[in-house]
Amino acid sequence: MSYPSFNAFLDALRAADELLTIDSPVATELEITAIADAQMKSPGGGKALLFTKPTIDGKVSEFPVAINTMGSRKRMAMSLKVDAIDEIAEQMAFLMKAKPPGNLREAWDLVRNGIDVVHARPRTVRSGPCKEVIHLAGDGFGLDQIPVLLCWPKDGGRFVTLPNVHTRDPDTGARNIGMYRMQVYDALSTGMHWQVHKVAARHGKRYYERGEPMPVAVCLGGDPALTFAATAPLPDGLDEILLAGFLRKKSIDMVKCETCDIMVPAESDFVIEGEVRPGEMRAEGPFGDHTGFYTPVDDYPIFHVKAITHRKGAVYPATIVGQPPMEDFYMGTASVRIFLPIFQMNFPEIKDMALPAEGVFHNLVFVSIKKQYAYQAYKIMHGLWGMGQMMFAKYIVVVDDDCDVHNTSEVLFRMCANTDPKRDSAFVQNPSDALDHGTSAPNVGSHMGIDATRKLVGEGYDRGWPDLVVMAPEVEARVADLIAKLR
Ligand SMILES: Cc1cc2nc3c(=O)[nH]c(=O)nc-3n(C[C@H](O)[C@H](O)[C@H](O)COP(=O)(O)O)c2cc1C
Ligand SMILES: [Mn+2]
Repeated sequence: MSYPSFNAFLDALRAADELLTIDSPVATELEITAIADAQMKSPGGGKALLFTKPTIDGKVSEFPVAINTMGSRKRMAMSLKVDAIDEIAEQMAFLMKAKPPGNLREAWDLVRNGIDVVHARPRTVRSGPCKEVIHLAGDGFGLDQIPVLLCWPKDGGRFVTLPNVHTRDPDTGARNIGMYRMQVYDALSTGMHWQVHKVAARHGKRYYERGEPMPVAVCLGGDPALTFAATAPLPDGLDEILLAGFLRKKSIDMVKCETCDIMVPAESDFVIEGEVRPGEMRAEGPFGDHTGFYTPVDDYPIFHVKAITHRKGAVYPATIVGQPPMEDFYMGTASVRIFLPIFQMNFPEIKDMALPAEGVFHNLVFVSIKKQYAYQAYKIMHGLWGMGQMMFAKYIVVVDDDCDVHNTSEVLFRMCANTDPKRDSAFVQNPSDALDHGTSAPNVGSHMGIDATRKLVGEGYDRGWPDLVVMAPEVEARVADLIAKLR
């Protein structure tokens, strides 16, 4: 169920005709973005791309660049070695049913214990492929030799876009892996864009309070399950390595860094080791972001590189963000699908949930429910606004369970038809995504919930709710053959 290397994943994509290889030189400055964006905007997410001769300031790089490797339903499923992400969601639901948890904390504990079920606890190893080449800071090798993309014309520099950033809670030793972009300042330093609500930012704050430098290791490549796990919205304290082990059903070999005692996946393509120093900040950005707009310059911590180790034949994995749809839509959709059974543990009335591409993750959430009592749609909105990164949801639209939330036009039809805007909306104050430029102040804003369900007694509507226009099933069955023939 696992890939021994990122290259093995690329081989699988190639065999499935999901990978296009570009052997002519292409510039890491803007050109790779332009080509990748065209794939990401084509129906279903286009193909993954492997650039074998990316150029850095005109010089061909030693390392190829792979991009859009998860950017379709099929490739996202392939990255986790399943035919469809639904299979993993079913395993998750099975875990939840095997020993139904009483609350959300217990639900996450079950996922943690599920790791034991599949014998996927990480293993410590003494060395591994990521140590095939070892460069210590000062030996002449640096980030300037890795084909990091300059993504968009007005970006403040080159950005590492698919980094798995490993940090530790200095108090408990708990590991966290998050995906936080890194602006390359020079060969041996970058920005570290962990936003204020993210786990590594909390770890950093504790190091600063203790006045200690914070060891950080950034891994690139390896089994794509690791990259997916770094983006997954796990609660603080739940180890992404355990999630990745659960997903790939195989222990992950972990090896110690050269310059600190952080443990990293031995099969990574690159490991960039270093530290963040208390209180040290630097201007980061602008960056053409998920929102489709440039996020403005803001101060973020600086990451000082102490060593870079890599595989022989390492491939540099990248993505781009920008106007939707982009590759990350498929990653986000997989997350929602996989964690839906956990949402349903807390809210059994939830049937399905979708974060449409236009909403770029949190801006727009569609949720369908089996409604039984008045104001239940509001309970769901408030519940979601209180759950992890769902706190950022700017608009939540709740529909009945007979509406397909993955069909945006169906949801808009319900929303327009079923609401009296004033009666059926709720506004709340909540934390907002750090990237949201629409709010008047950073990190906070108003959020709107729309109840597009049919109204029940007690919801201020007594005109008698009309029936939806649908054909009688027996008639549909009678003419089904003819309908198919006419298609
Ligand atoms: C391609 C991509 C880029 C991302 N860039 C950032 C970023 O720069 N900063 C950030 O805080 N979150 C970023 N995220 C979102 C986080 O990875 C995500 O919220 C993750 O769950 C955070 O993990 P944590 O809860 O362990 O902090 C990005 C996600 C993706 C898919
Ligand atoms: Mn986390």
